[in-house]
Formats: sequence, structure tokens, C-alpha cells
Amino acid sequence: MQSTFLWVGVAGMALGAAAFLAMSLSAKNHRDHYVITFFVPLIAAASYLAMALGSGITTVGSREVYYARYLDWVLTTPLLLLDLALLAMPFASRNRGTLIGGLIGADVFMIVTGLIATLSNNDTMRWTFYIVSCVALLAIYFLLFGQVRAEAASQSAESLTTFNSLSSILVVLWLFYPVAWLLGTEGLKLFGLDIEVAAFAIVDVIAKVGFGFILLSALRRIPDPAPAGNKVTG
Ligand code: RET
Repeated sequence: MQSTFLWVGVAGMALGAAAFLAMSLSAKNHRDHYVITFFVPLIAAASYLAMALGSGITTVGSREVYYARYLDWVLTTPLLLLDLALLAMPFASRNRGTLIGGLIGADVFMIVTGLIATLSNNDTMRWTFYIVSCVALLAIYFLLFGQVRAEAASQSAESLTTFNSLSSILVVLWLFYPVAWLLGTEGLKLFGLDIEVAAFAIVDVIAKVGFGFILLSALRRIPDPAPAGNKVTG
């Protein structure tokens, strides 16, 4: 059962990467987004392949932990946030570096503290780091819906609408991860590793391939943004 879903992950991610590569060939604009969106499922496909072939797993006390997914997440979640941030801030601006740095910093911190929690066999340590990681996730939500959204609001109406729908999708999908951790083998043990692996595979494919597909399809309807002071309409 675990192996089947790990292979579903390999296939879903590899097909996603191939589809994004194909879409990029006919892309007329927004090439930065195509590059970023392509590497997300490609990296995940490598991580799923490693796990499907029996690597990237370790034992912590009586638990089995697929740590390879954290290596995937620490690289791909910053790329997903970068994708969204560049939609809100297509041009170099005073705030852009600060906001992207804040988002990516909080995100890497979230995954690393989450990994520390997962790899620990001590309850106090595990729950402390879990809570710290959840606070980082809240910081990401706060930034996205506060300052980053305000930047998006100064772009075209289509960009803002796309940003709003993608950020809402992201918030809901990303919430799944700490909840699955809480209820699954690392936390309250309400379900076993089989269910956890299956659920992660499905949500991972939606959060990477589904999200990327919506983003790239929406960008096809948005003209390449013109720098401030040189506005092009239509
Ligand atoms: C952990 C455990 C500790 C608490 C929190 C977590 C959050 C993880 C997230 C992962 C997102 C992954 C994505 C993958 C796409 O394929 C590390 C599970 C808050 C938000 C989007």
C-alpha cells in the first residue's frame, strides 16, 4: 500500500513536470514562473522516487519516518511561495526583497523545525518544535494576506484575482500538513503510516501540480506586466 502510493507520487510529479515543460515551450511571457513551477514537481519526483525505492526513510524509536519528504519541502515550498510572490510583485520594488526574504525565511524555518520535531523521540522536544513550526506557518499566512496581498492589489485586476484565488487555495492545502502530522504517526497516532503516505501523496500532487497548473493557466490570460512608468494596457 505504501509503495503503491509512493509510485503514484512519482508518476503524478513526473507527469506534472513534463506538462509544465511542454507548456513552457509555447509560453510567450512570464518565463520566470514557468522555470519556478517546473522545478517544483521535478524535485518532488526525485524525492518520491527515492522513497519508492526504499531510501529516505529512518526509524525513530518505534516510528518509521520518511525524512526525504522534508528535503523535498525545504526546496519546493520556497519555490511555491516565490511563484506567488512574483505574481504579486513582478517588478523590483522597495518591499519585494524584504517580503520574499520574510516568506522564504519563515518557510525554511517552518520545515527545518518541523523536521527536528519529526526526528525527535522526546515528547517535550517534539511538541515544542511542532508548535514553533506552526507559528512559522501562521507568519507565512499573515505575510501573504497582509503585505503581499497589498502589493498584489497594486497590479492589474486579473493579477489580483489570480493572486487571491491561489493564496486561498494555498492556505487551505498547506493546513493539511500540520493537521496530518498532528493526527498521524508523529502525533496522536489516530491513523497509521499507510494512510499517511497515501494522504500525503495525493495532497502533495494537488499542492504542486494542481497549484502550478492553475497558476500557469491563469498567467496565459495575463499580459507580461510592464514596469511602472511604462504601463501597457490590454
Ligand atoms: C510540518 C510539521 C510541523 C508543523 C508544520 C508543518 C508544515 C508543513 C507544511 C508543508 C507543506 C508542504 C507542501 C508540499 C507540496 O508538495 C512540517 C508538517 C506547520 C506546510 C506544500
